Amino acid sequence: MNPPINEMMQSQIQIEDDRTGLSIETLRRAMADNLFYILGKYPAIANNKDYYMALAYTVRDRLLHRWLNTYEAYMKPEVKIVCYLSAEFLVGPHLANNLINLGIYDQIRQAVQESGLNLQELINTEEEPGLGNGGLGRLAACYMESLATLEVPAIGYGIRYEFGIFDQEIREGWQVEITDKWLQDGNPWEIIRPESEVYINFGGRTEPYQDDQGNYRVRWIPEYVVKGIAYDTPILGYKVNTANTLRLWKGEACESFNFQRFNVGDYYGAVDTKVYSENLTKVLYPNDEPVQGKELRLQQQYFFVSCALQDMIRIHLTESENLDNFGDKFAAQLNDTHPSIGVAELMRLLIDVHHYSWDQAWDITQKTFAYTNHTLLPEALEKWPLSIFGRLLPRHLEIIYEINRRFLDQVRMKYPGNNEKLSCLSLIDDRGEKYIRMANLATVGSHKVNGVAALHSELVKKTILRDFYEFWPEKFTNVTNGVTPRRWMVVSNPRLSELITSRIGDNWIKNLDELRRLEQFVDDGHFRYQWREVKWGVKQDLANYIEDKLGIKVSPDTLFDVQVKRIHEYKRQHLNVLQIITLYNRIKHNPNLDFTPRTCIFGGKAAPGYYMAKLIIKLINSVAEVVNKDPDVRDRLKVVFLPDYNVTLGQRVYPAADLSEQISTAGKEASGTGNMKFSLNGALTIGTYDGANIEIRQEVGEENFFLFGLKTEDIDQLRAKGYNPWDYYYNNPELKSTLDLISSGFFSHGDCELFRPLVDSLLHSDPFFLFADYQSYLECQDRVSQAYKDQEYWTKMSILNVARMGKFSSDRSIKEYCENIWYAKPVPIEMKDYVQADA
Ligand code: CJB
Repeated sequence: MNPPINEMMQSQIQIEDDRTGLSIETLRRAMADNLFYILGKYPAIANNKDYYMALAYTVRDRLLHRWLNTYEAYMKPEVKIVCYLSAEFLVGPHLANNLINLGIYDQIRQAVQESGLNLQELINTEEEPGLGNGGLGRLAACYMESLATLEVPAIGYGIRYEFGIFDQEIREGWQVEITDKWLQDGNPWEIIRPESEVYINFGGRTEPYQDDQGNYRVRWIPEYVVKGIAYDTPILGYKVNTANTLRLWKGEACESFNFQRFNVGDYYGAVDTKVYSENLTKVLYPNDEPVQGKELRLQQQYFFVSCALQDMIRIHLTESENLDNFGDKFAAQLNDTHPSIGVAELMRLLIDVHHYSWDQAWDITQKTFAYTNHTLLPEALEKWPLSIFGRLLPRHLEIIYEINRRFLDQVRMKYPGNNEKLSCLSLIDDRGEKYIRMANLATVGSHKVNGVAALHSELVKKTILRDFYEFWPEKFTNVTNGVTPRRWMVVSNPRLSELITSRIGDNWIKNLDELRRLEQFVDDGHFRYQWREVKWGVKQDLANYIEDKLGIKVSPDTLFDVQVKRIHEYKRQHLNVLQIITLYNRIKHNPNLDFTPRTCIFGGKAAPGYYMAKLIIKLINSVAEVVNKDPDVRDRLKVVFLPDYNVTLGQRVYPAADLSEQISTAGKEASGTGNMKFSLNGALTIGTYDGANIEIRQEVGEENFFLFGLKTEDIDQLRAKGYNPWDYYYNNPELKSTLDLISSGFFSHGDCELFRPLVDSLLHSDPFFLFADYQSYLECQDRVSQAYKDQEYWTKMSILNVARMGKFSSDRSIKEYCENIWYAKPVPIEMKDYVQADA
């Protein structure tokens, strides 16, 4: 960020009325102007994409005053800024959200309509920035929105990937990955800030030296340097003046052209560094729960974290003389361990560059950072081979050794002679090949560590960070995740939102606990009727979309049973499939069975290298192919796999669901946030005792939640006594015939081999306990089917779900972070008119 806008300049900034005015006529004219002057098009040759761009610029103009005022306010030294450090921000499309948050949706709709266009069509042409994989990236986006709505100063720091998460196509039932060229048509929401460039070192060696005062110091002589360029996107709060910044970094070469090499005829070599440097931020790693060890990934992490910290230091030094109060100016949140190299980097910047002593630097570092853990899956716990790490970041390796040395001295003091403790707590894993343990680094370098749901935070303390919890119990806390009701209700489900507002006013949008007031209407038959009408309408919209995209006809009169999320064995999409095949078998055995018609909808991407997840997608599509065309089924059961599930599609799907599938193996899903989006849109949950499901059930009431399956401790016991999936297979005839049908090649045109790896994995080990939960799941689904038959009763449960979901607003989560972790306060933004200021 820059110093406050120069007073001299302020008087010269001319802002035409066309850039701020909100009358329909002005908005129309502004759009036409932007089409002509920015896009170089006139109406006869413009398409919807052009109009979308023209409209986006029109809206951007109308938020710039807020953005610049916010920017300026944050420069004041007494203002504390939350810096959310995240390798992923899955923000979703901006246009509709910005219209809602600016409070200009209706004016724009009318202006667009009077220009002979349709607002929804323009909104639908927006290419979403897929700069995240799933829950973790989307959480970062919800948190940015809530921070702005609560007027808390914040900057989101991350990577401007040129290619985000791949687009998914389904060909012959298999996932095919297509490059996501999201920037191809330009991005009207970002502003490049070339003046904020920073330089990032990699490789090389370190060297001790004595400075002029005779102090011992270390300098890093890098092998190469990459330039970081900032791209800013405004994140608006809902109906407030605050517009925070999402600052994403792109890697560039310091010199993009090497004349020396060019002059000796090495034409390709002349651009080598440019190509190399730009590769750094080329593509997002498409793993939801990441796999180890890719050097480029470590380069990406260090790159954006160093860019962020250097940027924060620059901001601080514009108004302060030194960095003594850095930890009062900034709270830096580590979104999982991906940015945890920040602990060593801040130490390096403070000691090597700004010449703080170790102790001072360490105090500032611990005060600044806090760490959120998002997973217990052992394969997702980041660790870097010392060999890669030391080659890329030699100075950081030295610093980490020193952090470790001092920390282990403290440990020795507390547990004399206990080598086991030392080995567990050490930042270095030296049993075999040596690794740096990033979760340990993040924990030691932070003043707070939190999990993302009550159960998860307890498990963090009991399992992966048990010894740290014993050492520093006061460091550990919980902040249950939340989602923003602006995007996940107002933007995505306008019909439900209007119905709610018609009864309780619109304060719920900012204070989600007010939804409680809906409880008084559950016994109002007319209200329930309206509620059903709304749901039916959005289901019809989704049905049209499905027919349009996939040619499958589904009826909104059936129960829409939905599971959308990344495809992962622990999330157990295949348990859902086993259930569907069982229902199919029942129909085949008894064609006149009394059956609650269901449409089973799936969506989600598999990591490209995750074979089993890709096979699950193939299985879903194969089952769909058979079931959907079997005349015996008589349209009572349909299976749909929606390709390319992303935020945009989520906005269509959550509002249309009757039933939300949250069926992970207990103890595996840290929180889940899709579960919250469904329930807020009136779906009932069928779920295990896992993640935030537990808290959702507690809030909405046991009687309004379909719980099934083993709890974490049951699973531990089962594992301890020896889990044998064959027992379940032989003792449960429905399960056996379901598995046998898959194995027989029934869903694979006679190919008995296709699904063998999946079936074998279940029969031989079943690491996620599908068989153990199968019976309980089926019985629970039977209860769902029964309940759905009584539409009045179902509607009551649906209303109560929405009414009692207030806790799961990301506003509540952010307030907890502010109070217990960041010690940050709202700073309302006063609007100053840069045009009139000196006039
Ligand atoms: N999560 O999306 C990811 N990626 C990871 O690498 C680790 C965890 C998810 O984070 C969400 C936000 O906290 C959680 O709701 C979800 O359970 C977890 O899997």
